[in-house]
Amino acid sequence: MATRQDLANAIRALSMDAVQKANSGHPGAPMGMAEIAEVVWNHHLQHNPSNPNWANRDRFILSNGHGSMLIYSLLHLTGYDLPMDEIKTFRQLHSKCAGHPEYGYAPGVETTTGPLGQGISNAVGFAMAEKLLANQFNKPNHKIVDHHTYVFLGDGCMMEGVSHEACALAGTWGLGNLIAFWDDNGISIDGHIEGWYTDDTAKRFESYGWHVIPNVDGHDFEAINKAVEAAKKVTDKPSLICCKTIIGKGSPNKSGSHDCHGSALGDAEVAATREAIGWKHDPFVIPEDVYAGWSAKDKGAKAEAAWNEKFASYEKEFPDLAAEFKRRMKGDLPKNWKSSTDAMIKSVNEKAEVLATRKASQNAIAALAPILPEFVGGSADLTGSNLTSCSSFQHVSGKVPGNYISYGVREFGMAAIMNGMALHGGVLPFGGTFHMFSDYMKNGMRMAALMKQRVIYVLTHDSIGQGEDGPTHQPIETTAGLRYIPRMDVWRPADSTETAVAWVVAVESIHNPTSLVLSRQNTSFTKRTDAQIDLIRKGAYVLAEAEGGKADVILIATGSEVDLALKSQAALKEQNIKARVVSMPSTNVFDRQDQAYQDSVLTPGVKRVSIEAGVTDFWRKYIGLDGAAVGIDTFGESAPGGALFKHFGFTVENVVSTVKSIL
Ligand SMILES: Cc1ncc(C[n+]2csc(CCOP(=O)(O)OP(=O)(O)O)c2C)c(N)n1
Ligand SMILES: [Mg+2]
Repeated sequence: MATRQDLANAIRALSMDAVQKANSGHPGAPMGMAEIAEVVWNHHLQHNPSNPNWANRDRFILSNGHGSMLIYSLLHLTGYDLPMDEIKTFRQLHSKCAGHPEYGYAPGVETTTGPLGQGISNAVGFAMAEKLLANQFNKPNHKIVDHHTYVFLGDGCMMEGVSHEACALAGTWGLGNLIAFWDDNGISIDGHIEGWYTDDTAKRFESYGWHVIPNVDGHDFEAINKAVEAAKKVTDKPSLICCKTIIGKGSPNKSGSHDCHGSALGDAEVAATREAIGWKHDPFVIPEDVYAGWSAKDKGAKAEAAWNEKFASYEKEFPDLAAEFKRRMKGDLPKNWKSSTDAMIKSVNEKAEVLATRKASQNAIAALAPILPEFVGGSADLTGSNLTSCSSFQHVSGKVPGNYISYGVREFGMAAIMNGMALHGGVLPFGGTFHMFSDYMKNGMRMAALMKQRVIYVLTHDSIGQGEDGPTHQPIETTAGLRYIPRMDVWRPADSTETAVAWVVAVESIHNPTSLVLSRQNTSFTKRTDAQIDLIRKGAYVLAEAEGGKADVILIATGSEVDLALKSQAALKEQNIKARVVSMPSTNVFDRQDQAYQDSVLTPGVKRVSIEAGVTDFWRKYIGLDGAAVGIDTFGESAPGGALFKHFGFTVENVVSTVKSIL
């Protein structure tokens, strides 16, 4: 029978051999964390390799994603559908074993990791989602939501600022279901860390309110196991287990040094390591007794069956809640979604209110919240400005149940936490900040897009229109930048009707994130026909057709500038210039429409002028080289918004003269 050491060494062998074959990758972390992995995966993690989507499985996150061969080894060895051929093609095109763990590639990978610091922050989101669901669904004697989130992280994750943001909040929430293992190996890419990382990490986490277990020998199975047992007993605080490890352990000449962090050991050193750890098998050969020692298939099937029984008795007693739990974990929309939201949009259009689009967004949130119990709102300390809350929400802090989160001034942390929540399932997170500070959370937003997650960003104060706060707070290139993220849908609605549609489409977009870019100031309102309401969903549409025949020019505007386009259309008419006004709340969505529709909105051959309070370069693809853009290519200024629009040329006179300059 294989010993525990044999099991751990199987990870070492697979990791060094796969990295060697690919001649690329990171053997150090998997070899250094092999014993910790054996303890967690073989003795604690509740999972079923035959059903990676079991709702109540424990979640495992490898935040130090460069050590991807660690998780691939574990998934393969415990019996997931990740055959050896996939391990052999590590880091090659179409392999499930991508360079870093990619969500949606290998089964059992819960989140994409590699951008350091985000995995641990996702883990906080997973644990929060569990807590929110437990509050909503568990009943006395029926704990159907009851699992742990385990996370491995290295020095890099610890150094990254985002881990500070998320872990501080995890402490405040008292997330007892979160257990983190710090790979304290004293090494990062530049070498021994004394010159750049001397934090007292244990004290840091204690000050956050975590339960910290210091000085655990990360190669001693019993010591690690004792620490995990202790961590599980503390249910009102997240636990950090500080594991002293040796990077690349087992490699006689490279362990303990950054030489084994990020490149293959080399044939000679691989051979020397085999010898040193007593691994007698050829590359990619795992003896049966080692597979038997690792397999989680029977254990996992039993664990899931036991939970299924629990769920069945819950279902008997609380059939509606059970059905709702299933719906939410599947990510289906509520049954009455279409009728409720159609009615909501219709009523907004009929009300014809002149509002800031941030206020229109709040109205939409208030209308959607009662039909979407999965909504989890929040803001990075700007609730009153982003208008992200409403009376349906209860503030939640971990100790008090609810569905609205004050993230504190932690934009990036918020983005990474929302990704974790979305990936956990059962909740639909949205979070607000000033549009300008989406830059702070941008990589988290990019990760949501990469992982096809439904996360909604409420980005208010969307232009120079925000006014007196000045250029630090005035987005210029920001909207365009977000539009360039593949799979991110950006909406910059013009008024309450477009805002309502944007919210509905965002919720319906179950495989991509959405950025709602909203004004601080009031915008004018335009009443839509039923047909136009449907067309808003296409991202762009003819809002006001040229009168008196074929258009001489098409004015394309977004958000607060749609009003200027309409006024300019009237002024142009006086000069016998026929202008069509196209409202384009979402360029991304419009780009996906068929050619015929696109041509019906932007008729080929008709000259175009774009109007948006942002960079002009972005608009070239719509206006062409013979069109013109009214926009801003400098930073803003401090002044009332109205004065700034005038100063930067957002006036009827300037639009008219710009049109004339190209006709
Ligand atoms: C945000 C981010 N910055 C930089 C990197 C590049 N990088 C990958 S691993 C690493 C060092 C990580 O050190 P540590 O977490 O201690 O890993 P170890 O070498 O101990 O495995 C760096 C800088 C990254 N992946 N993500
Ligand atoms: Mg390290």
